[in-house]
Amino acid sequence: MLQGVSPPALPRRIAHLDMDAFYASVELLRYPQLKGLPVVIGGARRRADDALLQAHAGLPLSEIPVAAFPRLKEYTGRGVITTATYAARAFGVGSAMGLMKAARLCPDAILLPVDFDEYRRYSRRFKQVITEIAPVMEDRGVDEVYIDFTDVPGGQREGGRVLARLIQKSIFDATGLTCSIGVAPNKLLAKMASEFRKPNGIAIVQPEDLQTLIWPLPCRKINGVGPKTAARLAALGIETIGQLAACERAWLVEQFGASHGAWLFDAAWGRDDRPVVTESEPVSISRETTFERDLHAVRDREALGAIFTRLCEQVAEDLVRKGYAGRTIGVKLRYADFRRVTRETTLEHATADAAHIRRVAGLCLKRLDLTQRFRLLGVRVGSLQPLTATSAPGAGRISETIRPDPGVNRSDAAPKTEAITPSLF
Ligand code: DCP
Ligand code: MG
Repeated sequence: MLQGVSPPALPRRIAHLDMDAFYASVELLRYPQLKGLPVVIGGARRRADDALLQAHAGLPLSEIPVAAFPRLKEYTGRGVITTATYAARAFGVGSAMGLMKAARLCPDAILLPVDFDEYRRYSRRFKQVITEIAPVMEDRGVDEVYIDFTDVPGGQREGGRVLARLIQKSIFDATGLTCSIGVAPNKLLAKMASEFRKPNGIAIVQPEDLQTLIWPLPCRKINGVGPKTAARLAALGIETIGQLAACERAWLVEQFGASHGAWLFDAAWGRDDRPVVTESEPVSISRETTFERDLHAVRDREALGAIFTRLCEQVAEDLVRKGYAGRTIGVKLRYADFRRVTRETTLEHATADAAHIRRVAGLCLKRLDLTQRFRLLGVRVGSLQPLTATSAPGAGRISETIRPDPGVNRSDAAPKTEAITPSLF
């Protein structure tokens, strides 16, 4: 080999990994006696679940008899399914379906409440397993990631299957959970491929597979083609990705505009050169909590005030620990019917001060409809920048000594009394 000439770059191999029936699978780790049965996860924590745990107090969770679990048909109320085990999906039950409708389809399915904290713990754990094997990983949410296989040992063997198998096994050994992986020349194709062999499967897509594996799929399978675009395409007689690929690029640009039209054309031809972006600077820092029962702004004023204060303190602690201050302060509510609303405000100067965050977040909350009960409250600080002396006054607990923030425009500065007994919102 010539001196100074680097070896030819390996072909890109990008994996998309998605956990199987994620929330439900985590619940089955607690209750292995439910394996193979139709189980759905959703709704708020209910009396039935508490009664179940109380009636079997002292018994390991794995020994609670199957017959004792609450059934879907006993559920009355609103609420939607977050996910369902594959056994339940056989009845046509799935994510985002109302619980009452699901109860008609599969009345005997077991219904368990959501436990986001537990899912987040498992999410962190499986992602850690991955980065120990393949460090270039892009976090795409609680149960999915992209992984750059290109330069990782085993990442090219059998198109990536060897490394995919190792990752599947390592995740299973560490967590008891299964996942499905698609490996392809890019993210776009990998995302489609991870669905091909669900659950617990691996699918390999090579450039030459475009015509056979990708083109027969409906356009909706392209990540980024939502219901609206799919409907417009269908109205133009385009149902499959192959039909989309057969369109003239210029015609698509005419129909969908320069960037969207060109993107649709490239996607249909399996072209995508987006890199796998590893965890870099956080965009925002947030904390949220789901209540044991839905709370009301007036009737549960005291409890909510305390929760809200604590969330702001936690966000401030996170900011300081990670070395950031932020200019955008926002709140999120999820109402009892699962509708999600957010409000945010941008400050002139960044802050990491708990009391300041609390005050601004409180003003954001006032802009929301607080007459309805809600199930979740979240506080977020965005537009982050490195923490400096001016942006880091009293992060941490909101307590007796609250100084007005030196780095913040004065009109926002806190009157001292406000933070001592924080008024609700
Ligand atoms: N989720 C949710 N509401 C939805 C869809 C999903 O709360 N409408 C949650 C529950 C899922 C998790 O996100 O467990 C991951 O979503 P997926 O779409 O990956 O679904 P699953 O992992 O449950 O199933 P699959 O095996 O199809 O990936
Ligand atoms: Mg999943």
